[in-house]
Amino acid sequence: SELYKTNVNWSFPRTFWWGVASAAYQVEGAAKDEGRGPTIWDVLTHRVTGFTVANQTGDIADNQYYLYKQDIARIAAIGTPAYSFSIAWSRIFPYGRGPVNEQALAHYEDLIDTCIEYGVEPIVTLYHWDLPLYLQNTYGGWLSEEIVDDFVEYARVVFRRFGSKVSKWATLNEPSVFCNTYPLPAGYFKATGIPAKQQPFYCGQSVLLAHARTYRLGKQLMPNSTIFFKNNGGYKIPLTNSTADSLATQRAWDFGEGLWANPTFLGGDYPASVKNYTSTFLRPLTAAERGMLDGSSDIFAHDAYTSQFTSAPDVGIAACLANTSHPLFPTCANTTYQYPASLGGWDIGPAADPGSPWLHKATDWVPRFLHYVQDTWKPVGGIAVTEFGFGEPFEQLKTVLGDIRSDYGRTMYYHDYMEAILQAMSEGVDVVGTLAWSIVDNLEWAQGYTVKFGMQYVNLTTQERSFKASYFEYVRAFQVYQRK
Ligand code: PNW
Repeated sequence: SELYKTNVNWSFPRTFWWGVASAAYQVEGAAKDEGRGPTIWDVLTHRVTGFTVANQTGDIADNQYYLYKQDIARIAAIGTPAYSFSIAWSRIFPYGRGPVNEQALAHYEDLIDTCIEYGVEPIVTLYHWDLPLYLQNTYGGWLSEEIVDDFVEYARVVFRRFGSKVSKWATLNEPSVFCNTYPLPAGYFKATGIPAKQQPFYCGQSVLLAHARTYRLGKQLMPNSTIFFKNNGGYKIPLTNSTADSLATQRAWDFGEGLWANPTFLGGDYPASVKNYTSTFLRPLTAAERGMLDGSSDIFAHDAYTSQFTSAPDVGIAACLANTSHPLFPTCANTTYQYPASLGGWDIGPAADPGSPWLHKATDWVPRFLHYVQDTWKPVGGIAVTEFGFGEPFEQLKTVLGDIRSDYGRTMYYHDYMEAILQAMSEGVDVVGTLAWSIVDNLEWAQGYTVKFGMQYVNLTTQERSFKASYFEYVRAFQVYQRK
């Protein structure tokens, strides 16, 4: 892009996507309404005691299935130009395959039309973890390649129906989370014949093939659309300048981002370290599959919440790699947010809610991350930060005290993050948009409603919404820096 050459004024171009995000199971509620079929998350929340904090479920959540008109009106009123949400596969196909539920299509059509009426661009994710239960029970969900056909048929119905109204599409959200163990199995159940440490790679291969076929179909049906893979991660900083730490850091990139981004941006195949590890059990991608994968994401879409220091395991990389039951195997990379006391003992940045121990405010590292992505994967269409946010510490306490709008930590997070993006853009990184997580407090998966990421508070008894300070800051950052 020519963008950076003109970004000397530190401003967001008019084409910048700027919005807020959510996902179906976390906000919709209406879990049994209008023909929705059950998903793995209904089972995890209802049948696995203690899976979520206080066994909280998404049965009602923010009731957005019914309150979407007011939610869209509110974000339009405060000046948000885009809303990124996910469609529930189990509403469109209650069994994941088979009969289509017209009521659900009509529902999402009205949601999309409402966005357009209010001047809010709809950005749609096809899959945000809520797998139709039938597919889990029939063939093990993402562990089986059988899912690819079913996913593509689901995408076909959705693209055909909404392709003239929606032009930005994420296929799948964060497979490095839902193919792994956070929050203990987010994507599938572990009880299968496949060893636990191999499962993420079977899941990943199905995900990549489903993505690539969906991308090709989508571009055929909607040639002017922007379709992308959506993953998560952050900058990985070697803890020390030792060779062992830099090798561990490279492995963390390979198994974190590269596993997905190399196939989609760098020729269709996995990084060498990933291929090496999986060669004993995973079938290699065929030449046709690699061809279909290569170039299958129009932008590099990343949920870049935080960054980490990375180091070799205490036993050393070689010993870790030799021991398949080592807890860090096969990545064999440790991550931390603090330098050890012997190295000064400082934190990468303020910690978020202890319920999200993976998240610290590491906004200083955002420009480095964006440079790294651009230099490594060279995305032709630029980079979008498709989720970023902060679980405000003590927000529960603030709720008790009635101080619900004073989310100082999150406010500083958005302030510093937006300026970090401007800095990266002024240095030549082609950033095309930001989508803040989240539009409202919602079901934070295993944490239930105890960890809050919303820029709006939700009173879960009355369903009343209130803007928090952070939302005003996010609006301000954009309005101040939007190109005139
Ligand atoms: C994302 N990590 O999950 C999800 O897409 C959202 O549904 C979720 O509510 C939000 O972030 C906040 O948690 C992530 O370990 C989970 O780096 C874990 C990580 C990143 C994102």
